[in-house]
Amino acid sequence: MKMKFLPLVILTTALSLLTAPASASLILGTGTQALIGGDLTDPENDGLADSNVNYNATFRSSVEQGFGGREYAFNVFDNILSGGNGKWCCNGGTVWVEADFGSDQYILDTFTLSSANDVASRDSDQWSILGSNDGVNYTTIFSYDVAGLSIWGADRFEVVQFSNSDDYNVNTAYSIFRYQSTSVVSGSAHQLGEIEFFGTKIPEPSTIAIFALGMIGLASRRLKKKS
Ligand SMILES: [Ca+2]
Ligand SMILES: [Ca+2]
Ligand SMILES: [Ca+2]
Repeated sequence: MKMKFLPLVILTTALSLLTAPASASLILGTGTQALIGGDLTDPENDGLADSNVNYNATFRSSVEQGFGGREYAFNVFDNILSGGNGKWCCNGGTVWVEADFGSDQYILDTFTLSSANDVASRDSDQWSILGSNDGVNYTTIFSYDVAGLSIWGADRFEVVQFSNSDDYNVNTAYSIFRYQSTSVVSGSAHQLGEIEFFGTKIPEPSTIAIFALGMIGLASRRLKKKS
């Protein structure tokens, strides 16, 4: 390559990087084994498949609350990709499900969304991940809106990962994370297999530990002075 062309090549490369699609979502694979596992709602991965036991969050949904008995909403947190009680189906329209971590606040580093087993027309084509600290005011962290096209291919039980700074940018910590769908590819039935949330707790535990050690040190010095 002649040197005089080099700046042009660098400029072209820089421009193509700037105009590259913003989304860098990643297909992790298909099926339960493709889930990352141990997400914030169940770090130990020991939540019961069909009842609200051993989970680390309070769950709420607009419809179909529950982990078992039917294709209820909380099945998106049961660590399983399967038909029946492993998925949420089929109320359409605007539907949401959320995980509330109480006094624990996290910056959402990564999340995964997985398709369920029914026809792909039931996949959402317009959805958002929202964050909140009071259950009243919600901020959009990530939103997807492509009419007639979901994030998943024809493969069912497909796990897709979205990451902070690649697919979205968030610096605010939230205690509640909500998935909300407002449209599906076609028809009126909505389905979803699984959601995983991963985040950094704020303030980080190490910061609290250092602060606590500092306070103990200060207290012991004061005690020594008194004696
Ligand atoms: Ca657990
Ligand atoms: Ca279940
Ligand atoms: Ca599930």
